[in-house]
Amino acid sequence: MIRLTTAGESHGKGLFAILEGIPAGLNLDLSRIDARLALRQSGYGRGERQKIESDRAEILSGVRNRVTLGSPITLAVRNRDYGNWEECMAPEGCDTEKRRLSKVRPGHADLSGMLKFGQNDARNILERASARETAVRVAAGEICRQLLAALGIEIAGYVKSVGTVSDDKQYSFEEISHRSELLGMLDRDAEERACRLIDACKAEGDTLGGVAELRIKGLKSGYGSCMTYREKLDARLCAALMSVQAVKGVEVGLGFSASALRGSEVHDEIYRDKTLGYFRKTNRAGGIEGGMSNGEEIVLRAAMKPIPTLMRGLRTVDTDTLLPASAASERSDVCAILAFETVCEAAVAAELAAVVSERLGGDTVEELCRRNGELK
Ligand code: EPS
Repeated sequence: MIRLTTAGESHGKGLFAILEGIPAGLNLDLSRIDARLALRQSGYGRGERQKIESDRAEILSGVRNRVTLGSPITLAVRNRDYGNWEECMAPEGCDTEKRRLSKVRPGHADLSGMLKFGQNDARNILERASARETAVRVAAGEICRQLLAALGIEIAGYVKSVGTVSDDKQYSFEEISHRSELLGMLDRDAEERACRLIDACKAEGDTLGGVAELRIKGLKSGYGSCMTYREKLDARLCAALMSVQAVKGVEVGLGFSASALRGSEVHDEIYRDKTLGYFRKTNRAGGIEGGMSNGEEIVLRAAMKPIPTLMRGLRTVDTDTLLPASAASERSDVCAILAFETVCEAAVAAELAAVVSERLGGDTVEELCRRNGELK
């Protein structure tokens, strides 16, 4: 069974992951792990922290000579910024009065976490709640993506909207590979407007969210199950997306828009051809029917809310004084949508790899490939 656990604080020593259940014999392209990490750090609208970090994944176990052993894989992404924070973050002893945070940020985990975990310093909450955690999820997700690729399953994605700037065109899987490096959008005109919107938000000390669209190609039919609700493929992939920091909505296929249409406008009619077998001329279902893949491309979208650290601090309460205050802010990303898209792909890769390995079983990559090949 493939299972991913992460640990680590945003300004602690680093982010760590244990990835269990990757079969033996997977040849890893390590440069692609670091390339994904670099992508997660990039994008127009990122803030000052990314100038400090230069993320690289260190593999501490489970891999020998770039080939997986079948044993748990341990990954580490060190925080360069730890050097600046050691005096207030060191597990071995530090000054916890330094960098206290009591002007809790609306929309962040600060206040709910303090109340839940009995803390009087939001630092003890935000360090773990921070989206910095996604660095190591991206590293682990890339290993899962490489396993899926060995089975002919590919994942791609792009940025569909930034704030109010939206690209509503439809693209093929192949077209997505031509997305821009600036914001991960496909429509250059929309991207230029998105950049201007980010500039305007930055000038006003504000932040922006957006929507990422993801596609999965090459997944055979019958992954997931209609038999128990926990096994439903859409439920599992959407939960994986929902687990990404700042996600407030997920969709499959037509998603929310299907609710306003008629059945005849929503359901994909079924055809049969001697060579193609069963097929559909449309894919409004987004490749999932009854909680199972139907052999078409999987289409998912995730909506990211604007980052909750605003330079122009929202109204809040100081939990030390119980008086009104302006929420804490030292530095912030204005918009992290390209990072978000990269993380969504990684989260989906990890969950899909788990779904696939649960169905196929097997201890070696060769076994998984053979069993996947035997599926209709
Ligand atoms: C984050 C706050 C910022 C972001 C961080 C997520 O960090 P800092 O407080 O150090 O300025 O930069 O994201 C990352 C560090 C990253 O690598 O993505 C938050 O509060 O969620």
